[in-house]
Amino acid sequence: MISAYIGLGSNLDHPERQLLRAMEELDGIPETRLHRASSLYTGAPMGPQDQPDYLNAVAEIRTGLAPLLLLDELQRIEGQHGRIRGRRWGPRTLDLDLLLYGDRVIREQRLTVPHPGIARRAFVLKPLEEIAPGLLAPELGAIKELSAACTDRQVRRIK
Ligand code: ROI
Repeated sequence: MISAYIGLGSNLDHPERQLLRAMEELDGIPETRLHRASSLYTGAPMGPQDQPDYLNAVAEIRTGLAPLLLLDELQRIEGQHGRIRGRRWGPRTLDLDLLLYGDRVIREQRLTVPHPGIARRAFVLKPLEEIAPGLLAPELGAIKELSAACTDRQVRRIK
């Protein structure tokens, strides 16, 4: 089993419910178990400001699925949450990002791992650091150091 980290985000239609249900759905993916879930964090949107604040979290899963099959499952779950691909960086009911997949580096048309936004996003780094304080990411290094160095907008842990 490979340890993979998933970033969750929502700012529409009861974000807390969206994230908690998505955690259960991650646990329901074939050959996959939810191993750890972070607290929920809130913060202002990155991107256009004329949208609600986001709720964010990170989950660690253990999976036997290959990366692209896992991505298919994540996109299926987003679809079940009524995710409609609207304007770039617009509001969304559920976003599931494959952040890390073991120590693999993947550059394919559909999938870049480590996720290219990790180092710049406090809403990814803070929950990731909470559940995996000693984590070393390929190409990026120590999550704790990235988190300390990140100058992104503040996120607040809510529960
Ligand atoms: N901003 C925050 N704070 N959290 C997100 O999950 C998030 N997701 C996005 C964009 C629109 C880039 N902004 C975000 O996709």
